[in-house]
Amino acid sequence: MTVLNQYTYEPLTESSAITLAVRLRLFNEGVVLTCQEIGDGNLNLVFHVKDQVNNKGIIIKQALPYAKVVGESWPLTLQRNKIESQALQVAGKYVPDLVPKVYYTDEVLATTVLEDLSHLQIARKGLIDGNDYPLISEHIGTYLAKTLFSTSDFALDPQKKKQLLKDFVNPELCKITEDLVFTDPFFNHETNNFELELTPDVEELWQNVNVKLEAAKLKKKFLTSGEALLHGDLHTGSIFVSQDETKVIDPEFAFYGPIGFDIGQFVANLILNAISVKTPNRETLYHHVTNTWNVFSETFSTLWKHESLEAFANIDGYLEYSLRQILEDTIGFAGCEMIRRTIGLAHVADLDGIDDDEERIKAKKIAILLGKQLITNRTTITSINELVEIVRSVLQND
Ligand code: SR1
Ligand code: MG
Repeated sequence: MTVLNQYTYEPLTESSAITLAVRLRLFNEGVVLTCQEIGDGNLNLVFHVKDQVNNKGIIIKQALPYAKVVGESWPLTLQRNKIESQALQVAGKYVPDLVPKVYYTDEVLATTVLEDLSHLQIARKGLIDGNDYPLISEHIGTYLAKTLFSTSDFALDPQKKKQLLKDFVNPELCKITEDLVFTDPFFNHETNNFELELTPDVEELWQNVNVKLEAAKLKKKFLTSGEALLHGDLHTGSIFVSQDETKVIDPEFAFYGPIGFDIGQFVANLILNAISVKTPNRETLYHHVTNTWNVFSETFSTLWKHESLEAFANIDGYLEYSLRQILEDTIGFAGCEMIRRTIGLAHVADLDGIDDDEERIKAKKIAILLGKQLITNRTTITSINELVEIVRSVLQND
């Protein structure tokens, strides 16, 4: 069996991941274990260790000291694995059914051992394949309301909240978002990546002072507004699903930020999928956009009424004001996410996977156009239904 040093970091291999599983006594003694590296994200190694005979498995996730998507030239803190493990444990307090169980965390190896979710599908892949997950919006709306409300000043004693905020200071991962979501796509920056045919649309964006001013305001909010403990990277690749289960994974970008950011990222990725699919499937995705917001706002309101510690919670209009602000931020952040997933460094398979060149370019032009509209019109869009109507009217000519 491969030897694994306990005191220094080293990237795991399929063989040393088995050594770790055995050392942690996570399986019955003597069973034969298999292991496969299954990570397809931008940053980490992910191993699936399995006892095939007893059909029992675990996931071992390890941070690499650099961003896998770029290579060793982009060093990245190993600390993110601890943040991810802690964020999963915080979420586990409020939504135990919607996150994987954490079995073990090793700070030296930057490794977390998690519940095996291999019976589920990554939502992005399933949606691209045309599947529907009828409960996804109810589950994610609930996840958002419970995690975001429960870690905010509305639910926590401000001293406790500040302690939590300290535990989740995550500057390196936040910088990735500050650069890749809120800055680089709006300028002629080397990290950007787009087809030649999009040049006129991208150049218009770079010269559009109105869009840039509104993007600057959203960036400032992301930088300065520590409202709740966010997941920080809640796209459809961070969600495992089936017809009746949903599990949110990968909160390594967790930090105290604006509530609308998590909601906006999820909504944006649903809209990007809607842009990429054939017309009949779009209605289901529109339903999920609306339902995510409706479940979020209803659950958030119930928690507010029954559990808020805030002295002003019962003042008429305060809840409505807060939800209005969150909706506005959700729409604006969704616009930024749509633009960066189209022309920035890290794309989405929903759009990149459209084989036909003409269709793909058309879809990406729509994503840029809608992204700009959401950023600039977020203060005048009065409801989630109005947002969906905007998406519908742009897509119905498609
Ligand atoms: C260098 S990391 C690129 C992207 O992958 C992650 O999932 C985040 O979305 C990040 O922005
Ligand atoms: Mg991730």
